[in-house]
Amino acid sequence: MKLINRRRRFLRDALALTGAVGLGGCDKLSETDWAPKVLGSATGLSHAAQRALARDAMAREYNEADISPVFRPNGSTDPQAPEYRALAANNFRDYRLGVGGRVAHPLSLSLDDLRALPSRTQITRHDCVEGWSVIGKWTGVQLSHVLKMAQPTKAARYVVFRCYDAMDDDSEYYESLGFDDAYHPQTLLAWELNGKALPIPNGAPLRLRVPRQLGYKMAKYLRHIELVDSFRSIEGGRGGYWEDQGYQWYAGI
Ligand SMILES: Nc1nc2c(c(=O)[nH]1)N[C@H]1C(S)=C(S)[C@@H](COP(=O)(O)O)O[C@H]1N2
Ligand SMILES: [Mo]
Repeated sequence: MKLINRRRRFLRDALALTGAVGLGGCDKLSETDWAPKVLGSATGLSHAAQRALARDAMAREYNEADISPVFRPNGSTDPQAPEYRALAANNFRDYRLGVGGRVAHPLSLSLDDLRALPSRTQITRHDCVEGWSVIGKWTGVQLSHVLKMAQPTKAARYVVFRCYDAMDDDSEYYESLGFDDAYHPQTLLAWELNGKALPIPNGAPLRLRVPRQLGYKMAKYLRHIELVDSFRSIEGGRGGYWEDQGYQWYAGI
């Protein structure tokens, strides 16, 4: 039953991509240039070719006037895991982000620790694979900064993000990035949306922002960051919750 639900959801999104289903969102899918790239079967360029083209590109940054009145939440919006509820009840004062795996210096960072690091604010567009977009202002620390503190070992090839929220099938949401994207200057661990503490529906207290990729890459409710040499042995082995349902690992836009 659960498998059927996942399959159905995947097919629904795939249909939305082809334009066969009405889009409730803001931007029309036909105005985006990434739609054909997302599903493995529809992709023309190889993952390596896309990355070579996109490696140094910056996502467009917008002005204050462009910020959407509401940053539409999607996916999990209110995690029920007891560990998460306890943190939320205390306004995330006891929150710690763990950074471990293949690193020389494992870290455990409070929100205050994170806020004390150099921060970056950027107004960028968020494109969901379902075909809608919103523009928001994000503040956080560059992931590269935290990785430099942790010092990945030579064996490390991917950065895996573990989250607090469980999905319909009870597995935890997770995502992963290669080093090109992890060290990109616009890749942030963000604690602020539009000048305010990140709201729970959008991933409080900390989420990933990777503005050159689709929304599903941007893990909310971050629990732990793990440096690995391979993600084959994690969950479904494809590097992310939605990747395990068939979406592409490299979701560049
Ligand atoms: N932990 C977690 N992260 C997640 C999701 C989720 O369900 N759980 N949904 C993803 C999807 S598909 C999108 S479009 C964005 C939505 O971010 P928003 O809720 O701030 O709009 O979060 C992504 N990150
Ligand atoms: Mo999404």
